[in-house]
Amino acid sequence: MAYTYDDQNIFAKILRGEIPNDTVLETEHSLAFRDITPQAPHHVLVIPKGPYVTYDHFAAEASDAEIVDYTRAVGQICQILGLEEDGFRLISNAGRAGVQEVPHLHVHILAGRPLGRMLDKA
Ligand code: DGP
Repeated sequence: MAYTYDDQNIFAKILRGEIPNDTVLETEHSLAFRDITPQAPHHVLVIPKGPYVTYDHFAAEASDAEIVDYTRAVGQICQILGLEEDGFRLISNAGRAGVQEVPHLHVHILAGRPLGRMLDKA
């Protein structure tokens, strides 16, 4: 499958420094910042710096170094926020069915309150 990346998406603009963000962690290949519309006391987005649309795109085309960096960045955020004891949820929406709003791969890290069941049954 060919993935098409739109470099005008809002996270691409954040990566270029065109839009401010509340950074929690920056690594060589990844950036983590607070979601602008938090849905839990902790709501951090982790994005790779490379132009990847979705998780499957990233898994297929990113370098090993990018994948290791990104995976470790997600884990580091959990440590920085102290989430080991109470737990957290990771979500990565993709495409239409996943209701992805911003077409640049991001993992949502949500924590700080009971998060309910994973999906609405509706
Ligand atoms: P998703 O539906 O998975 O594509 O979620 C996109 C998230 O991005 C959503 O929770 C709101 C957040 N978001 C959108 N625009 C901005 C922005 O300009 N800055 C920040 N920090 N977050 C944003």
